[in-house]
Amino acid sequence: MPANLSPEYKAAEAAFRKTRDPRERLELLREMLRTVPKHKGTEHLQADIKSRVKELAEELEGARKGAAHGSRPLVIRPEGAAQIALVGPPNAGKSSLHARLTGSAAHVGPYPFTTQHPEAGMLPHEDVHFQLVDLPPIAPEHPVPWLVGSLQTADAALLVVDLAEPSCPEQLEAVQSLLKGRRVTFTERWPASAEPHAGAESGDDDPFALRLPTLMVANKADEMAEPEAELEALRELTGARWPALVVSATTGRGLGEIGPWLFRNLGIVRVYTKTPGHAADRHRPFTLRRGQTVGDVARLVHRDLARSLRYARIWGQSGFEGQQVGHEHRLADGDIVELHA
Ligand SMILES: Nc1nc2c(ncn2[C@@H]2O[C@H](COP(=O)(O)OP(=O)(O)OP(=O)(O)O)[C@@H](O)[C@H]2O)c(=O)[nH]1
Ligand SMILES: [Mg+2]
Repeated sequence: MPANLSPEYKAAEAAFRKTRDPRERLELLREMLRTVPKHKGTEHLQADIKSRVKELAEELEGARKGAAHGSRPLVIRPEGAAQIALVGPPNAGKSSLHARLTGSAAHVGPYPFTTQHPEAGMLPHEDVHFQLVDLPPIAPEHPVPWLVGSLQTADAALLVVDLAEPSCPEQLEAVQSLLKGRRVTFTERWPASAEPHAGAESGDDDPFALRLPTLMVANKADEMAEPEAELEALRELTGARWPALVVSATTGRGLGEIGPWLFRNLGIVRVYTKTPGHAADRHRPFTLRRGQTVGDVARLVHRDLARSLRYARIWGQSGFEGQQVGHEHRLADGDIVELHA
């Protein structure tokens, strides 16, 4: 990390690391470029930021200009409680899982390299949704230049592997090494098992290093007598340390576990807001992460509300019934919050 970075630059970089929204990220990248001190020691960083600006701007436009991609954007704007990328080697069943879990019409083919575009769909869990993004495969013989760009908005990854595929260990190795070259790592650390606010995060020094919390999804369990044993063998062979679920997109086995698993391990906290004198809106929770506060809810309701908020009353696990709390009060799943501006 170059020395002598200005406070303005540092603030822009910190904000960039925090947000997963592609448009905000682009704005913040431009801000970083504007505020980065222009001298020899930051030449690398300047070049890096410039190429990120160019990449992201192009991806957001999609192919308004590139005929190759039709008119689809290559970066999917996050929606729902979290954005989860479906990644992995070719033909492992990413699109089949996407179709089953979200009801999408993701294109499935009995051959590798079927998926060409990102495809978004929503996986419901109780009263929230996770946005699953189906992606093209990651493989050395068929590089997809924009794929790493579209991972930048994800909160986590489902790493789909085909347990029945003999070359699975090599494929897994190739996926990791390709991504490593682009500064993306799959980590077994999930927010709920780490300090508050952990999650998809940038590395300590490198603002463009991305560590995605990863759940391995061992698919095609229906093709094996003992899929758990196969999974263990794969783990031993590759040293894979991600948590894993054994599933089958064909029979549906294990698919019901994915939503609850994500909910628990992302540390999702649902909050229901109410206005004084009225019942809480029990239909549409605001979703936060463990460790987030009353101030964060106010910001979600309205940007200005965070500033004008005087206090809140809460009902639920994080305090006693009707307790009056301030901005910094941390909320618990299921809390009802009445905001007083
Ligand atoms: N037996 C079995 N076959 C499956 C399962 N899931 C997917 N398949 C088959 O595997 C093949 C590939 O499925 P896709 O969903 O297209 O795989 P993909 O990972 O999206 O493939 P790419 O987009 O090329 O990376 C298809 O023939 C599917 O029918 C499963 O759980 N069991
Ligand atoms: Mg596919």
